[in-house]
Amino acid sequence: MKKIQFIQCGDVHIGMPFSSLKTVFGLPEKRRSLIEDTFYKIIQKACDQNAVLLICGDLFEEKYITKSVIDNMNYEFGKVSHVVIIPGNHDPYHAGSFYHRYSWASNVHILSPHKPLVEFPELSTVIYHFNSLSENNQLHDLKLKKEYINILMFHGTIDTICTDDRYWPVKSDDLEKYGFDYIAAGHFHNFFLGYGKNKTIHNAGSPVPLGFDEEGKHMIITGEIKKEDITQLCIQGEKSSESFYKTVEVIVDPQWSLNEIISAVQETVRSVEEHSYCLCRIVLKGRRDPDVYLDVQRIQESLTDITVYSQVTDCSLPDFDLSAISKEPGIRGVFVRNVLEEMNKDQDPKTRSLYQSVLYYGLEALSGNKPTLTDINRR
Ligand SMILES: [Mn+2]
Repeated sequence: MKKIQFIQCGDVHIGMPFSSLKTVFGLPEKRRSLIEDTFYKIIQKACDQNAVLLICGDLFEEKYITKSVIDNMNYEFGKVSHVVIIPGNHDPYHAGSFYHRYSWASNVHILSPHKPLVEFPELSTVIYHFNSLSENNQLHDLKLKKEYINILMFHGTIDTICTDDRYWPVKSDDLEKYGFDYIAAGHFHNFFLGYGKNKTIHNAGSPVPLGFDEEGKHMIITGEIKKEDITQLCIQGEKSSESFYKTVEVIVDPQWSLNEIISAVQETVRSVEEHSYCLCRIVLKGRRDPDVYLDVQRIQESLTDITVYSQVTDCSLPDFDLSAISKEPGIRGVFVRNVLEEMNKDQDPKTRSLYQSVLYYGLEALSGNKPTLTDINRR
C-alpha cells in the first residue's frame, strides 16, 4: 500500500502590511507576527505528524518580505521531511526572487518552469505544478505513472469569470482531466474540499484571515492519500486561527443619546462569541436624534478592551421631519425644498441616494454638527 501523509496550506501572505489597521498603534506589526507564528506552528505540526508540507502559493508578500524572515522560514522548514512550494501572484518566481536566488535547505522543493515536478520514490509520490507545466507547454503530452500517487499543485482562479492572466483563470475540468489523485489549490482565501466533477480539488485558504472580506473559520488541510488499485483519501480541515473578522449591525434609535448608542454597540459586540479574538466591523443603521453628534472615534475607543480591533461605519440617518422642515420659512426650509425638488426630478436610484446624502449632510451641517463626508457614496 502506497501512502503519503501531508499538510496543505497556502495564501499565508507573510509580510502583509495591514495598512488598514494602522489607526491602532502597533496592530499591523502584531498581525504580521501572528501570521508568521501561525505558519511556524503549521510547520511544527507537519514535523510532528511526519507529513509532507504542501504550500500552494502566496506564501509571502514579495514587496514586503525580508531576508531575515526567509532565514526564519528556511530554519523551520529543516524540521520537516519534505516541503513543496509553488509560487503565487504575490510571490512570483523570477530571477531576482528569493525562490530563485536563496539557498534553501535541500528538503525544500520550489516548483517552477525549471522544475515543474518533484518525485519522492520512498513515498511512491510525484507532485506536479500545473502553472509551470502549462508555461512549458508540457500539459498535452503529460503521462502520469498510474502506480504512483499523483498530486497536482495549482495557484489561480478556478471556474470564475476572470480574464486577467496574472490570476491564472482555469476551468476545474481542465485541472481534473489528467486523472490526478489529489489537486492542491491555492489563491482563494476560503476553505473548500472536494470541488470539481471528480471532487479532487481542495483549497485550504489563508490560515489567518486577512480582512473583512475573509469572515468565517480559517483552516489548513491535514490528511493522507493511500493507493493500491484505487485511491483512498482521508482529509479534514483543521482550524488554524483563533482570530476572526466579523461584521455586525446595530440599529440606532432616535431616542438614544450617544452614551446609549455606545452601550448598545458594546452589548452587541460582547454577544459575539470569542469576541476577544474578533476584528469587528460595526455598521450603524436606523435613525438617530439629529442633535446627537455621532463620534465614531469615541465609539471605537469604547471597544478597545472588548475586541482586537473595531471599526465603526456610520450608515444611520438623522431623524429629520423633512415635510415639517420643508415648510419652515428660514434657510433650512429653502434648502430642503430645493433638494427635494431636484431629487424628485430624477428616478435614477444612484442619483436619488446622492441627493439624500446631500440632504442629510446639509441638515446636519445647518444644525451645527460637522458631518464626515468620507462615506457620502455609501449611504
Ligand atoms: Mn492569496
